Parts: sequence; C-alpha cells; structure tokens
Amino acid sequence: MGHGTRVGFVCRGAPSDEQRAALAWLEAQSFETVRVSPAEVGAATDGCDVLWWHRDAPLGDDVLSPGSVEAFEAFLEDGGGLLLTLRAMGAVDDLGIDPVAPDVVGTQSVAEPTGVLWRTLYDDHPAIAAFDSIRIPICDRGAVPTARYESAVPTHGEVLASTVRGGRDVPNEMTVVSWDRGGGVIGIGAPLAFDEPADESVADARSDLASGCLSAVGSGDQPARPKTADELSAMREAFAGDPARPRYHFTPPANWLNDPNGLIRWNGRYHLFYQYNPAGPFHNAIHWGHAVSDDLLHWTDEPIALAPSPDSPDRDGCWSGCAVDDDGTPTILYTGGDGRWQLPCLATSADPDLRSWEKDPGNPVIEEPPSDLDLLSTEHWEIEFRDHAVWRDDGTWYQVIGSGISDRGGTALLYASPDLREWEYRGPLLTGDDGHGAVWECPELLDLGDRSLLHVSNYEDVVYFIGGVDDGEFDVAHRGVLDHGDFYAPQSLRDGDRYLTWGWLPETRGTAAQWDAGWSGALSLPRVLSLGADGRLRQRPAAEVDRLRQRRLSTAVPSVLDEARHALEAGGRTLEIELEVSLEDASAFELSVFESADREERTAVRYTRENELIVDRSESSREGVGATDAQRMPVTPYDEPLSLRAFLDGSVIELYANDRHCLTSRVYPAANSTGVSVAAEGGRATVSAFEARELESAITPATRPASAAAGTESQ
Ligand code: DQQ
Repeated sequence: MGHGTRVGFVCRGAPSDEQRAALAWLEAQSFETVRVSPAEVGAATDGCDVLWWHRDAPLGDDVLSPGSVEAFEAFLEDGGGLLLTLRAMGAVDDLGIDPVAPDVVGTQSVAEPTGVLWRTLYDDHPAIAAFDSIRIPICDRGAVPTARYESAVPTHGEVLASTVRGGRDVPNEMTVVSWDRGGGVIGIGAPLAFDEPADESVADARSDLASGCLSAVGSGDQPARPKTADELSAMREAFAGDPARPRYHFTPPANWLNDPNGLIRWNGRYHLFYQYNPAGPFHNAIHWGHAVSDDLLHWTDEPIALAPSPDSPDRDGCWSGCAVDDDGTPTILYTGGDGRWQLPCLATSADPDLRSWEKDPGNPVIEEPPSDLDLLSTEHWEIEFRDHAVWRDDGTWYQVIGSGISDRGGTALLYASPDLREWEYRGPLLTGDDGHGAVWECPELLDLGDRSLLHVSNYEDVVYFIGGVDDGEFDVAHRGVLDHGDFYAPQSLRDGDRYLTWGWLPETRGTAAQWDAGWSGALSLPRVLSLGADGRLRQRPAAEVDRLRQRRLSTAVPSVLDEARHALEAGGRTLEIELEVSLEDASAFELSVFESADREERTAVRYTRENELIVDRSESSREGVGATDAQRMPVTPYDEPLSLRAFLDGSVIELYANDRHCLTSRVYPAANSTGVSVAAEGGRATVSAFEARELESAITPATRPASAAAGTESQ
C-alpha cells in the first residue's frame, strides 16, 4: 500500500513516544518517509506528496508560526495532500483550512473497542477500501488524545465519519473530516494512537485506516461539504434504489431532516425550509435546509439558508421558526441555540430567491424568557423556550413561543411587537394542565374564520385546540390530535384563503438503521386544514396532490367482501388508494399493504366496528426494522361509510379518514413487498368505491434557474 507516495512526517523537535511509534509504523509501510518540523514545511518537503501531522501534545500558540502556516498553505496549493491526526485536527482554523475547529479536544479514555463510524454516503471512499464494514474500531484501550466536532460542524469540511464505541453508534462525535483544499485534506481526530497496545484485529484496522487515509490524500481530491443546489441534489442519487425512501413526500437530499420551517410563498413560489443536519442522519448542529416548488409537489433543492455562526446566539443551532412578509422584506424568526440557552433570533433576505439571509446584528431579539413565570429548566436547557409562529393583526405583530411551566405543563407564550425586533411579553396564550405534556414545542395559531386553531407538539402528540382568543388568552371549545401516528412539529402556510400544513414524519427505525440508510426524516403531504359546518376540524390533502396520479391499477375489488381475501393484481410502493366501505355485519374491514408474496410481511390497516382505524405494524418488517406497535385513531362520531385515502410512499403510509382524521405511519418492509389486498372479518362489508393509482415520483434533482423576478413582492 502507498507505493510511490512520499510522506513528510511533521514533527517539531524531539518526537513524543506516540510520534515515535507512528513514525516507526510509517517506516515499516511502503511509504517513502521524510521528517520535517512545522517550521521547515516548504523547504524540506520538496518531493513529498503528503504531509502527515500526527500530534498528541496540546496545540500551544507557539506550535505554528505565521511562516509555517504559509508554508502549509503553499504546500497544499502546489497540490500536496495533508493528513492531520489526533490533536492536529484541532489546527484546521490556524491553518486556514476551516474557520470552525473541532469543539472537543482532549484526552479520551478508551476502555472498549472504539473507532470510526463511516458515513454510508462515502462508503466507496478509498480511505476505507480495505474494509467491508463502515464500523471500524481502531483502538481498544488507553488514554488517547483526540479532537472531534460535537456540537459544531466544520464550515467547509465534509464529515466522513463519526464514532463507534463498544458496538454502539455515536453519531454526534464526528471524528473524520475531509476538505477539498490543495491535493486534499483529511483530519482524523479519532483515537488513532500507535503507541497504545491493541488486539491484533484492532491494530490491523488502525494500520489499514492510516494507510488508507495517507494514500487517499496523496492521490486525489477529497469531498468538500456539498453546498450548491446541484451538489445537494446530487446526493439524492445515492438513494435511488432505496425502497424505504419516499418518492413524493419530501425528504432531505441526504442526512437529517426534522421540522418544516419558514413556509412562505414568495414571488409566486413555495419555499420550504426545514431543520437539517448536513453532517449525517442524526439531530445535531441544526441548519435550515431549503427547497422550492412552483406547484407544491415538485421540489428542487436550494443551498442551505441558515447555518449556526460561531460566537453568536445561534452557535449551536438554528432551530425552528417561521417566515413572514414584513412589508416586502422576507423575515425569519427562529430559535438560536447557545450553550444552555435558546433565544429568538431574526434574519432577513434581500434575495428574490430567498437563498441568502442576513442575521440581525441585534440578535437575540428577546434577551431572556419571561421572569414572572416559573418556566421549566431541564437537563439540556436553562429554560425550555423555543419555536415561533408570527402573524400580524391590525398593524401589530404577534408571536407565540413554546415553553413549559414547572409542575403545570406546556405553554404557548404570547408576545407583541411593532417591528418584529422589540417584543413585549403579554402572558401565556394557553397552558396545558391536564397531562398534555411538560413542554409545548412548535405552537402555531391559525385563524380558521369563525374560530382559531392552536396546535402544539408535546413530545408525543400534536394536540390541537379549537376556540377563540379573548384578551390574549385562548378559550378552548374542544380539542383533538392532529395526526394519530408518526407526525410531529407541523407548520402551516397561509396560501390565499387556505392553510397548508406539513408535519415531520420521523423515522421509527433505530439510530444504526438510520445511519445505514444515510438519510432520516420526511415531510407529510401538504394538508388543507379548515373547519366544517359543524365547527369540527377537516383535514385533506391539498387538491394539487391529485396531479401526482399516474396509472390506475387493475382493481376489480368485489363490492361485497367477506373473509375471503382479495388480492389486487398489481401493487407498488408509491400508491394512492381511495376507498369507501361500510361494515354491514362484518366486525372489521382490512386493507393490507406492502405485502410480501407469502403475506408474511404486511401492514394491516383495519377499520373496526368499534369505530377505530388501526394500523397494525406487528408484521410490517420481517427483518424487525421499525416500530411494531399498533397505532389507533378513533373515527367516530361521523363515520359510516368510511371514506379512506391511503398514500403509500416507500416507508410512509399517510391516511386520511373521512377528510377529518389523519394517521401517518412509518414502516420498513423489504423491497419486493408491494402487494395490496382487502378482506372483511366476521361477516360482510360493502365496498362502494375502490381505486388504486400509482403516484409520480416528485422530488426532482433538476436545476432551477435563478428567479427572473426583480421585486420581492409576496403573493
Ligand atoms: N425541533 C427543533 C426545535 C423544536 C423541535 C429542533 C421539535 O426547535 O422544538 O430541531 O421537533
């Protein structure tokens, strides 16, 4: 390995024991080796393909002189590669490689096999060509100096790997990063220590990883963080064959998505922002991803809209918030995370495409949570205080922020402002005191005409309250659950005279399965929320969704069903099934989807005489992936017949019952489990309508030109 690669081993003064061990290892490989001190980089590195700086001692101020930084830069500019290991990865800011250095640098005490958890997106990276697994322990004992990103992510670098420890994935300890600088830079802050004893297989892995990285930086460009719309879209191709990946529900290009944010129609286009982690499929260092659509169905990726700024009130994350039109200026209110504090921040855009945003120099726009309430303090937060829904009424801006009152429950705090920057606290709009959760996240108040709807996400459910606002307080007439399944933190867009609401559809498979998939999270279809004549909530998919309909499947379902199961001739993973059924004397009707040929894998949607809709996930995955519990939704008191629309999409089952009740499920069947069947139980059921159609794959990696529109008028 490494034939022909000439490595300059950077070492200042007498090598440490660890450096001596690394040098001995290097000399035993087939790399040609020269020793250079940081001060000599430049003069002594002629002819080197790669510099390897392996440093176990802390990085003092005197380690890198301005001259040696320039020499490193010149070496890179000449096409040289650079490997930075252990604490040397902490020098990326001093070396001008990345403004954000690893935020955790120190000594790690290793007591169990520990190493790198490589990202599936880069599983063909030459550095790990010697391995057939992406989980690679490289150290099993010792006290090892390390550097890693934990709450921050590099600005330019691409995270190649996190951590695996004792067989467990630890995604938020990011230890291998690459930069597209010069011939390529790789930093390994993982415990790659040659002076530590290790069992044979671990020592071999340590050696193979070090050789792989040295060869890789010596022989080609390294991945940089995908930043342009095209680079982000290109990541989608990696998942083209993934049967669990939704095709018409929005998903992140790769990596992690949670809440929908900042939904706004601007210059005629729908803009969707979302909580996004660019470093992998796990929740951390949250940015605002961005996508745009002309028709609510076909979404095109845009560059990241908001990223945490070092040394600012959002240095640990740009969390959920909304976008409003401030008299022609698109304005975002979001939660900035900074250590144990989360406070409201503001950003504006002068870009008709909403690609670039300027953070307000006055951030945070609210300095502290209200002090007259005993707001909840938790392990993570000094005070739970986040997420913003903003509206204007009669010239005054209002917002609600989610929080919790100790020993009482979640609360939505109301504020008012003349200009979105000076906010006056008005009091709790509503506080839950009856088991509706200790904290309310993502509160949103919608004006549904005669009545208002307030919804809050309480870690478990999205609870809605219908009623009216009177003198800054919400009077609850009745309440319900917006979606009885895997649906959370929804946000809405006022679009003409309708509200469109999207929710986050979290994965129910474990951390390791999400890591292996390379992506996590999807959004629901856009739903229109309104009030029926009876004052009750109605929910239906936006009418535009019908335009996704493609081929009709052959579905001669008998109009009277009994216990004899009727299988459709065709099935699929991207379907809409629309049916109307009455139970007659049956005890239940069952629609079974994502069925394997032997019917051992399937998800049963059952409508029972007890007026419940139940999604039975006990057989959803033969491999045991994902949740297996049953999800239940009452469909009383309106229902007979049941009219059901079921949207199937990879791992999503999104159900609308009687245009009123919703239940969304995440399930993970095998690729060829595409069957659909129906049956009645304990008697006969009448099926008065049944249509199944294939739906179009709607997330397009097409490049969209910049807007021709000059103005910033919102519509
Ligand atoms: N997700 C955001 C928070 C919000 C939570 C962080 C809800 O702002 O409270 O990603 O999913």
